[in-house]
Parts: sequence; C-alpha cells; structure tokens
Amino acid sequence: MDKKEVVIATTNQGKLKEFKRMLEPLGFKVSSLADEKVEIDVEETGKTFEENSLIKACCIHAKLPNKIIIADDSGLEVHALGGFPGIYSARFMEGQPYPLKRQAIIDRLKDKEDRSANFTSAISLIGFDEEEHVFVGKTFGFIANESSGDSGFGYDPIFFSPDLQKTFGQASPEEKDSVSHRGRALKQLEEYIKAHLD
Ligand code: ITT
Repeated sequence: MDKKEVVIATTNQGKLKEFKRMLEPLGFKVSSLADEKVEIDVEETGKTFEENSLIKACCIHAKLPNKIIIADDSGLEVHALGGFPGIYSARFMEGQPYPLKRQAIIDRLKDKEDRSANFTSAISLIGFDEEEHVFVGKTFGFIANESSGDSGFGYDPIFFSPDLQKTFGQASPEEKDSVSHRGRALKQLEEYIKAHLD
C-alpha cells in the first residue's frame, strides 16, 4: 500500500479544498469520496469532535478497507454561549444559508461582553497502521460584529483571528492554514506519518 495515498472522508467541499492544498505539496495523493464513488450519509452520534471524527473515518474505512482514511470533525465554539454551536456547527439552522447562520451567532452575542471563541478540528487517521489516531487542533479568536471577507467557508467571515489581525474570511488560504485549527491538527498528523513511513 502506498502510505501517501489518502481518502478524505468529507462531503464538505471547503474542508476538502483545505486538505488538498495542505497535503498535496507534501507529496500526498489525495482523493475524495466522489473520486472513490462512495455515497454515504454518516450519522454523527458522538458527543465530542473526537468521537464524531472516528465515527466518520470508521464508516468510510468499512467501505474502503484497503485505503488510508482521513476524516475531520470540527466546529466553532463560542465561549459566552457555553461552546455552542460546537459539534452542532453544521447542523445548527440546517438548510439555511451561511449568511443567516453567521448573523444568528452575532445576534446571540448582542448583550454579551465576552466575544471569545475558538475553532476545533479533530482529524482521524485510520488504515495507515493497526491503530486509530485522532489529532486535535484549535485556534482562538473573537466573533466579529459583522461578517467580513468571502474567503474560506462556513463561519470564517465572523471569526476574527488575533494571530492574523483579520477574519478568516479576509485571510488568504496560506494565512488561514498557518494558524487554523485544521492546519494545526494536520501538522500533527503529518509528523506522525513522517515518523512512521517505512
Ligand atoms: P463532513 O461531516 O462531511 O466532513 P460537515 O460540514 O457536516 O462535513 P462537521 O460535522 O465537522 O462537517 O461540521 C463542521 C462545521 O463547522 C462546518 O460545516 C462549518 O459550519 C464549521 N467549520 C468547521 N471548520 C471551519 C472552518 O475552517 N471555517 C469555517 N467554518 C468551519
């Protein structure tokens, strides 16, 4: 098995784009569920990012047992809202467009002083060796008063990153990857893979 050929178990095109642009320059051959002709709706029954990430990776690994699977479960945690939407970031106001979902978060913070938030990404790796692995990355910031920028996806335009001094929506792909939750989790995955290539 080529240990640098991986399948990204996501239906989220924003995530897929980020995985491709971070992994391909490192010499990985990245394929999507569409490339592998896998169509499956995985039910996220876990209570944490780590659990849901492993559920997704395991489900896809059952369909593609000879492949290395990478899955991501991630979300925005707003501290004044007790970590909401968290693992429900995709399911919150499901079916509504992101501009409305972003505005709903801003509205919920109307009377709150604390606008701090973080993104978390739990990335699973299954099929690389005998073990199941989960790598967790976080990035801290604040919920802006309004959406800015149209780069990235999801909640990026309302997430102000103090590291970048702009929202993720205003950041270039390279800037976002250098400080993002997904970039940080992926760094750990990359280090694990590099240390275990035989
Ligand atoms: P898959 O399960 O198929 O991977 P999904 O979008 O349903 O796709 P999640 O359950 O992990 O995935 O939900 C993640 C949500 O968290 C995502 O849809 C966004 O709303 C938000 N999110 C995660 N990472 C983000 C990022 O880098 N920028 C903006 N929003 C992000």
